[in-house]
Amino acid sequence: MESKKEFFLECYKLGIIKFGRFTLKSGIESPFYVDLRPLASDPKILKKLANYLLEMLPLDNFDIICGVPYAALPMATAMSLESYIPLIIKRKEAKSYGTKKLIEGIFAKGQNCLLVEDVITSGKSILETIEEVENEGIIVSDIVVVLDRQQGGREKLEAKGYKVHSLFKISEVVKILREMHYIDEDEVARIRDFVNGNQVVFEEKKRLSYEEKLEIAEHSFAKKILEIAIEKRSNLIASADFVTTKELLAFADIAGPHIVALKTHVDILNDFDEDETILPLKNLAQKHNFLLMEDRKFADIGNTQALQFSYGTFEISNWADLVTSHVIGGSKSLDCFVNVGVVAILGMSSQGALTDSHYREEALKVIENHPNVIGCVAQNEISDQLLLFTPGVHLGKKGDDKGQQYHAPEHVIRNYGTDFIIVGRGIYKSDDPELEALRYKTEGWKAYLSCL
Ligand code: 5BU
Repeated sequence: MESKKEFFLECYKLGIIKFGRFTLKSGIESPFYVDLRPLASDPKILKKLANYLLEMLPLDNFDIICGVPYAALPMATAMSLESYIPLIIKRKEAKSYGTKKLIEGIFAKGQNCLLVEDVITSGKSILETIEEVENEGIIVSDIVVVLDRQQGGREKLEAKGYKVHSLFKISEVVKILREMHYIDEDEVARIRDFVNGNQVVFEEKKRLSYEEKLEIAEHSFAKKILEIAIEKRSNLIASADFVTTKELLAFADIAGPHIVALKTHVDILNDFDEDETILPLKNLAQKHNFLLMEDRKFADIGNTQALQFSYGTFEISNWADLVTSHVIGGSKSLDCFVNVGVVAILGMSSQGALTDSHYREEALKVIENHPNVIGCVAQNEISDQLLLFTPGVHLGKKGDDKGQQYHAPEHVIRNYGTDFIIVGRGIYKSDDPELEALRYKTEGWKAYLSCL
């Protein structure tokens, strides 16, 4: 079998732990959120998980297995299938009719039962289950949990004489994720504080208003986009990923009144033509007062980027107000982008993107103080000096089948301090793109105002 660390990372990719700021059921704010239910949706992982859990246990001791409802039910079932130890089911509430039994299945008094739980925090829900199982005359000696949040649950159960086995502890998990640069030092410190029972201080950093950002902005296109935002009361950039000029222009005309910029991928157009595509697009940009942002994602040496920027079919330098660029070629590779605002790509929204915190820290050093850079594309907070553009925004969906990951406008604006949300299919694939553009504009602006 792979190492426990590799297995954890496989599980982590299913989105079982999220970092940020979460309000728990108790009202307490937590720097992380755990939900192991996705593990049950991947049969291979669930099977492996069952075997990892079984490996830790003195299996001869157990006559039956029982999961704490609901999250641990599939885990307990999988363990039963892998070990041939029979399963019993504990209901959350007793049936109001029929047998009114709380424990279902075949069991006998005096049998020893292994309890399975997904996460142990205070131990409260496990103790409730233990009590109900023991009321049936069943003996509980061992509890196996997938993740120990290390918040006193284990100690509480051990003080009552139960043995607790855990596959992962939050401290181990945090160490692995830090090593992998999935989380930064601040997050590690906040989690440590939280786990130690100290109140976690989430910096109540007030975000700067667009007016305040305008005062410190130096680049002409940074000023321009901020001025448009203030004037139109919008922080929405529509991504117009069309393959025909006709669709692109029709969309630009209806979304135009609601957006600060239209983001294009002109290389996906079947019929790109400077006169037919760019001239009318520029007219629409003028008519509705928005900028043109070409999402070219340059990623080469300076000389090649200079050629790609000004030559070829698209002659981007002739018409784009903003361009996106990777910074993998180093700071000097960005020198060629004159008379345009560079939006540097620090973090990508897609699943498994290699832009981890180490990459982002290094990328930030590349763009720091570069006069051509007005901001970044990222999925996390950045400095006030830079404008933050966040794609991967959708009001209804969590992602697509090609790895895109979505968050709501409110989430990115509140948690990352996003200045401009970038929305593609959420608008142009909707039944009424004009109405939807207005909805995203309204949502984005409302979220911004609520963070001031
Ligand atoms: P969507 O339809 O809202 O998923 O489109 C998002 C757009 O933003 C699309 O044009 C992408 O190329 C672009 N994008 C992104 O989604 N995520 C990123 O990290 C970067 C760009 Br960089």
